[in-house]
Amino acid sequence: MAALAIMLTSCGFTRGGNGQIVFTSERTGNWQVFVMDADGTEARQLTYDNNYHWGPVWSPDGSQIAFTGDWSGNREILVMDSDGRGVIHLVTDNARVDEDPSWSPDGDRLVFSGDANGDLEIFVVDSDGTDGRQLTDNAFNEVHPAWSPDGDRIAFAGDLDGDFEIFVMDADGNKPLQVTHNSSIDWSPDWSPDGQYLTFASRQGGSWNIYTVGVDGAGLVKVADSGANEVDPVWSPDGKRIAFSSDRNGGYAVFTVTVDTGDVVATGQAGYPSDWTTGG
Ligand SMILES: [Ca+2]
Ligand SMILES: [Ca+2]
Ligand SMILES: [Ca+2]
Ligand SMILES: [Ca+2]
Repeated sequence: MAALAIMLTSCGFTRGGNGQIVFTSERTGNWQVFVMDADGTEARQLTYDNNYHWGPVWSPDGSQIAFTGDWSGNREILVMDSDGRGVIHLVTDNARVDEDPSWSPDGDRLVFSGDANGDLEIFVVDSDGTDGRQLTDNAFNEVHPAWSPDGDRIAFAGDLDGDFEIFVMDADGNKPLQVTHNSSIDWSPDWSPDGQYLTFASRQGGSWNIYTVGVDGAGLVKVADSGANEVDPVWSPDGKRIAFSSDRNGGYAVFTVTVDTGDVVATGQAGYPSDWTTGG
């Protein structure tokens, strides 16, 4: 992690002292990619074309952003330069659904979810679109893959028991381990920077809430629950906070919660966060 932190800092893509959050908002009419400082200031729009954009995530060196786009009618994985100058590359280009990319920590590969024979599987591909491989092969749906900080494992949500649970498997697709066990939908896992915990959204008790849990399934903690919905958690690079989207004040907007105290702060920005990058 030390080497990674040095690399991120040296690339100079940080602004505010608490880092930057990339998020998606339809405030301008369709789903576009935006970036802001973690306190909600300095928001700026990065995409302007009329296609669907979702789930943007920075490459580990900060130079690129991968996201789900819908140029083709069946969703593709796309990569653009993070300066927002509009240079977009297709990583997938096929007739199936491809969505929800996550970078390997070395920046060479992307893991994502795609349909195969009627249900969703986890795939990996080099970020230039070559050497694609299917990691899972079963009759259930595997969604929202997230590569671990050490590169060895991939977390995802899967519906093997009818509702969705959080799973962790080796990065080659072997040894899937079930992390959550409940009758509610568990969704969109994201790793703590030290790789010891996962945060995820779960629809327990009638509304969506944000939880953290040890990668081995121990120590489940509910960290954000207003009675309204809390979804799409992403961990801060210092491990102290989690950004999420909530409709507690009306439309869905980005909030942050301090993991240890449960203190919630509104950023004032409408939308859904998908990545939080370093910045001191
Ligand atoms: Ca496709
Ligand atoms: Ca499957
Ligand atoms: Ca469940
Ligand atoms: Ca809630």
